[in-house]
Amino acid sequence: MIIMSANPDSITSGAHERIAIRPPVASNKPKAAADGLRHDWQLDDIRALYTQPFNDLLWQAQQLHRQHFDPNAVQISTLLSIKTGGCPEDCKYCPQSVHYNTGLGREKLLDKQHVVDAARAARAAGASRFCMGAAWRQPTDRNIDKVIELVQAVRDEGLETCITLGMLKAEQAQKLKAAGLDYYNHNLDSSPEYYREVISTRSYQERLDTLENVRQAGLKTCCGGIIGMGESRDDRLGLLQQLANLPEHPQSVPINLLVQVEGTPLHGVDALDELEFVRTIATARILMPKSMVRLSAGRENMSDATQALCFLAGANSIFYGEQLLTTSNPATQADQQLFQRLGLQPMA
Ligand code: SAM
Ligand code: DTB
Ligand code: SF4
Repeated sequence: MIIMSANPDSITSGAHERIAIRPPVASNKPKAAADGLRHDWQLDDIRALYTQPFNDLLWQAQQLHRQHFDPNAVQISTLLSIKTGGCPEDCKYCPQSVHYNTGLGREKLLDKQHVVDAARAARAAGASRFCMGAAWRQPTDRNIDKVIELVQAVRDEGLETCITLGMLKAEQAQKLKAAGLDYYNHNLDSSPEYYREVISTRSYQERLDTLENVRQAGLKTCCGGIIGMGESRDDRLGLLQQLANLPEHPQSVPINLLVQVEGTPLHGVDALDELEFVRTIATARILMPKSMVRLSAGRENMSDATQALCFLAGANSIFYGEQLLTTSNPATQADQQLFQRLGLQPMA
């Protein structure tokens, strides 16, 4: 269960210094871009949405959700860690960083048969997308060639493919696109200000640059973040602002609730008020009305009622299967029962 936060600082405006990373265009009037969507969200606009009465926020989000999606269909993705542990980065939330002792070993890249077996099982269980994650800062060109073989094998099983390998060069993104990859996952993780408290080995701008390479290659983008890391409410708004003001809204927006892992510096941080999580989902839905918003890591610590509120707020994708990358996810039977109780259907 998620515990109500005792610390009001974790849900009110933070005192972090605001720094500008590619600041959004200042404007009083909402402007629609060529895609008909807004990319010029100001923090005050987002704050006004996020802080309105909960029922009004959910009503607004649900109305928009129904304009663009079947409200009872949820896209199902399954994750597999294809290269676990030993990562040189220092992300304070991550059990796979070499900087922290979480008891996780360093493994080699999985072989093709292992991946094909996992993809087959995911498809049989109802997944439509298979996401593979590697604990790399950035892949070498040799790594890319090996991952391409895995992507092609997963495609042959009739699944959409998504991979997350760390920073990507333009040519690597192009090569992955040519090989048939559908999505690349690369998260912004938090607001630019709070990001600096969480990761020192990779800059926010480097993340934006990778996202640019991915978009330019014509790959679909999966990009979101983690909340419940001790950030302020303004940091949550700042993350949403960065996501919504990208040149294209990411096609998938994973919102992760921090999975606290012993040995990582963020283990023991105050738990987030679960209604703040629901507000974050609803605001993401309003800002990025045509994107898939994924209720991602952290579901194991959420009640069924909170998850139901997330679906009402516009979440329409989940990670399904008993394992995320290195931590656990709800049992498949529990998810099947939840879908049945809520009348939800897997999205084709
Ligand atoms: N190493 C690559 C990278 O970071 O770009 C890809 C794998 S990394 C594990 C993918 C994402 O998982 C991270 O960006 C982060 O958002 C999420 N993640 C990692 N540890 C998490 C945790 N303990 N709780 C919630 N999300 C987490
Ligand atoms: C994302 O945003 N969440 C997933 C996926 N993209 C790669 C990863 C969640 C990882 C949770 C911690 C773990 O299992 O290691
Ligand atoms: Fe490495 Fe990715 Fe974990 Fe950061 S989140 S430590 S980059 S595996």
